[in-house]
Amino acid sequence: MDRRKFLGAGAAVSAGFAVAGPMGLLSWSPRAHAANLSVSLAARRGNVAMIDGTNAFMFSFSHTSGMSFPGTTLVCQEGDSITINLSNTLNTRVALKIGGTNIRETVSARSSRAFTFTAPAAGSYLYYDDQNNGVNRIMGLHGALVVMPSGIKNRSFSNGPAFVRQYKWLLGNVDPAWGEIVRTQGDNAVTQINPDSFQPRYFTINGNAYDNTHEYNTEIMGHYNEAALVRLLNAGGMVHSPHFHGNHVEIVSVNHQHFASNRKKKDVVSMFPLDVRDVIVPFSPPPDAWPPVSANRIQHFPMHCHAEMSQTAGGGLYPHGMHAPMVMGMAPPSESDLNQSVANLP
Ligand SMILES: [Cu+2]
Repeated sequence: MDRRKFLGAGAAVSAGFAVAGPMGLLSWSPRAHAANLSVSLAARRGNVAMIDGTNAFMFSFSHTSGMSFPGTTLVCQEGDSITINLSNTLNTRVALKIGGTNIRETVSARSSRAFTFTAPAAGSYLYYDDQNNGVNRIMGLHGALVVMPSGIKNRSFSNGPAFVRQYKWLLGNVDPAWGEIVRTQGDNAVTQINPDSFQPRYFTINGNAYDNTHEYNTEIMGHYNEAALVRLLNAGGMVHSPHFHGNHVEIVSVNHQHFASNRKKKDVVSMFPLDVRDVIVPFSPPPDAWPPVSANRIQHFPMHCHAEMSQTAGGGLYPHGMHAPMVMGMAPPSESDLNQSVANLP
């Protein structure tokens, strides 16, 4: 489909809201010793409201009685012992794999089990259902696991760069046609969906499309030179290319490989499906801006994905896609959930 047809394909009204992904935090505080932590998650099905009001039928890993898109964010410290009590309410088997590790567990349809593992090395991880060539994951069975370094609250690994704030941007895609197959034929129909039939119509960050990304877990804010760590995780089924305006970002980690020095500076960060990249947005006054940016001027910049269709919703509604605001020159009115878990520490 050419660009004009694609952008013209949508015909819905730009209204409604997206369900925010509640960042239920498992537990974390910087400590000298590992701890035993546990969380109860349920694999669920249900409607998730898209930016244009469409109800997409999805799956999720949720720590509440409702849907969570994306799944509950888990935060811990390296070496912790994590127990997940996973209740599978679906009529199909689910798997929970932690990307980049050998940790993988399955739970049969309509049953529950608990499993325990040791938190991997400090970094950002996708946890997801790896069955059916990615279909289960894209249908919503994914979330983020953030592992902090032992006893450190302002770095993502022990000799990494310091930050003032941290955020998580979990990228997702929604194809409502897949949801309708499951809604009408039952949960286990997910095993019959051909991954090549994927036609995403919604492109989200933390479950939200622009302009619902003006929310405290996604809109990144700070005074000048207050660096922000952004943990980028691609749970979707397509390549994304987040482009940061205003500042080049420093690539801190790529798929759990950490760079303590000689970090590359990029304005576009390519993200294949399942990629995880941590970047630092330095919040430096942009050197080339005119009029010049001074420390007492509030400046707005976008981050948007350069995969063009990702800037739309419902097949053409621009700019209601993968686009997040960045505001330099002021502190956020409320700190992100991920940052609060740091700021409130003793
Ligand atoms: Cu751009």
